[in-house]
This record gives sequence, structure tokens and C-alpha cells, in this order.
Amino acid sequence: MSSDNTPYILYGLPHSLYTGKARCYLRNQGIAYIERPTSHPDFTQRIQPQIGRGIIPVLETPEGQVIQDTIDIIDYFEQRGVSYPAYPGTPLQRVVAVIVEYYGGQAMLKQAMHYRWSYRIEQEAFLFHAFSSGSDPELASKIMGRMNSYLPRLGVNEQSVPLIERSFETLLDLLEAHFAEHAYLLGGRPSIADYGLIGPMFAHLGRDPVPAGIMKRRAPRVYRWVERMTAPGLDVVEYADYPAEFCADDELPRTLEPVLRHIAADIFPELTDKLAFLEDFVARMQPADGSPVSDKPQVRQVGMVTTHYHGAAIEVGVEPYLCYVLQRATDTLQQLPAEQAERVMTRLAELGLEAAVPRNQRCRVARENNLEVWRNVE
Ligand SMILES: N[C@@H](CCC(=O)N[C@@H](CS)C(=O)NCC(=O)O)C(=O)O
Repeated sequence: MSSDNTPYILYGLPHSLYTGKARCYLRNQGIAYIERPTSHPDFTQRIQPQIGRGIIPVLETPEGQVIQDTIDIIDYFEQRGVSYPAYPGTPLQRVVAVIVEYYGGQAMLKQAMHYRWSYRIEQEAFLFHAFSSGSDPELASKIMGRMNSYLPRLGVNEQSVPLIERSFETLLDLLEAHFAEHAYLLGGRPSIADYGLIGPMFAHLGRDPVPAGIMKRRAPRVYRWVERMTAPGLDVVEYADYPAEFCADDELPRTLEPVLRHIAADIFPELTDKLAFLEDFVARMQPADGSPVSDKPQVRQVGMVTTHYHGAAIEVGVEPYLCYVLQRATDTLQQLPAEQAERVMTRLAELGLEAAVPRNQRCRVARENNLEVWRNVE
């Protein structure tokens, strides 16, 4: 809390994926905040006009700075210093953490949105309660309908649904084995990998009745990690002697490796196809440096690509935002002496993840005034 006792304000909702990511961070780090819903007059009258689109979470600092985007919210606090810095200081762990953050925040929308919206009958009362809190029932039904309509563009279709469910179950099994040994993904404290993964694993998959039931029955330790991530400080009662550090010497926990191979199988070839689309898009459109990535702030996708998910044909929307997430891995590698960068790339290649680090892209995505903009690279 600041000296005049004005706390941070987090505008968000209990069932929102990205609000969950920011909320976990604030709680784990012991940062005092209050949470306000989107129905709060301050949000509609003061905050949303500044952001220019209907999106959460938004952080308002005691000084009145307004920040949208979970990466920017986390980075704001990291730069000021926190109890448990979330960016690993060593390169392999840092690059892997960025990739897992991408997986949770972008790639896992398939699992999150499928389980939320494909089991309407089983979950209707729960979802209606969430979506109608603070808004009128008619608007709630409208928003629910819109969310439902996002599924095909995320790659959720008749062929991919069984594969998406298998992927969720496999992920649970692999994480269950991991949490038998470690409290967090990279060791004894949460990193941006945990914050990325908790988005879908809390709001949708750890909370909505159908997937939360699967998680509790199939992977109790994963469910405990969800609790741990949403708790204040480090809720590590089961790992009493484990230091609150990432694994030593830039090592990856042995039990994380199968999780990373699973991530590779889940994100490719889709990610490669999306990156190629974005390269081509920028070559064709030659956007001016600093211009918004789309004409309307509410629109995040700039086109569609046809690709595959575990062999099933899917057609998915492409968000330039993915570059904003992953280019932090590229930057980490570029700052390293060649020899060290090669060591990291060799390890990534062993895990099938080398193509998750965009190399030689002509375009970059930056954020200005809480919007994604193109950044030209010479
Ligand atoms: N990149 C943003 C994504 C935020 C986001 O997509 N939030 C969702 C709620 S979980 C939203 O506001 N969606 C509004 C919409 O799609 O209309 C972040 O990390 O904060």
C-alpha cells in the first residue's frame, strides 16, 4: 500500500482467465489491493474510456497509472521489486518460462474455452451465476452467447475436441508427477511460467464444475497447486524443506521435461503457421512503426490460418499479441554470448521447443497506451 493508504485496484472478475493470473501474482507477492468488478461505475466511467476497449484485468496504481495486460502488470511490479521475483535470472529457465506463459495464456484457450462452453447443460447454473453477477440477465446471456461463438476460431471443432480433452488429461498426469516433487514449475517459488499456466487452470479448468471435477479426481496435486497459486504468499506446507528458489544452475526439473514435450506437441505446427502468417502479413501490409495492430482496438486477430492440432484440421485466428509474449524469449537469447545462446537452443531442440522462439522476425509487437502496436525491425 502507498503512504496515503490508497491500495492498488484490480478491475476484474472471478471467472476471468487473465484476471486470475494477475490476482495470483498480487496475492503471492503480498501486494495489498482491492478488486472491483467491471460493473463498478469507476470502471465504466473512468477506466474503460482510458483503455479504449472492453478488456480485463486493469490495474490502477495508487498514483493513478492505469495498466492493462497481465504481462505489463507483472512487469510493473517486477521493476519495483517484489518478495518473489517471477522472472528466472538464468537463460534456459527464463526462455522456458516465457514459453510456458505463452502456452497457458494463448495456446490453452482451446482447453479452457472448450470445457467452459461445450458442457452448457452441466454448467449452466454455475456459468449463469458468474456472468450475471453485477449485470442484467439479458446482457449475461448475450455475453455467454458471444463467448460460445469464439470456439471455432480457437480451433475447437468436432475433430479436435477429443484431442483437446486428451491433451488436458495428459497435462494433468504429467503435472501430477511434477508436483509430487516440486511446489512450482521451476522449483520453490512461482515464476511467470506458473502465472501463465494458472490463467486457464484456475478460472476455467480449476473452477468450472466439469473440468474442476476431472482435475480433483485425476490430479489432486495439480488442484493443490491451483490453491497454492491463489493463496497469499507461498502456500508450500507439503514442501517444508524446499528453498524458495528456482532450481540451481539453470537446470530444469527432471519432471518438467515431459510437460515441456507435451507443450511442444500441443503448440506445433499451429504456432509456426501463425508466425509465418504474421511475417507475411507485415511484409504485405508494411505497417507504419507504432501503428495499432488492428483497425479497431477490440479486434485482436488479423487473419485466419488453416493448420493442425494433433493431426486434426483447424482454422484459427491469428493474434499479433503472441509476438509480444514470445519475443521476450528471443530477447533473452539475443542478449547472451553466442556460446550460451547455443546451449539454450540445444536444450530447447531436445525438448522440441526451438521453434517457439521467434528468430529473425521482421516484425515486433510493442504496447503503447495499453494497445498492441507494430514495431518495425531494421
Ligand atoms: N492480453 C490480455 C488479455 C486479456 C483478456 O483477454 N481478457 C478477457 C477476460 S479474461 C477479456 O477482457 N475479454 C473481453 C472480450 O474478449 O470481449 C492480458 O494478458 O491481460
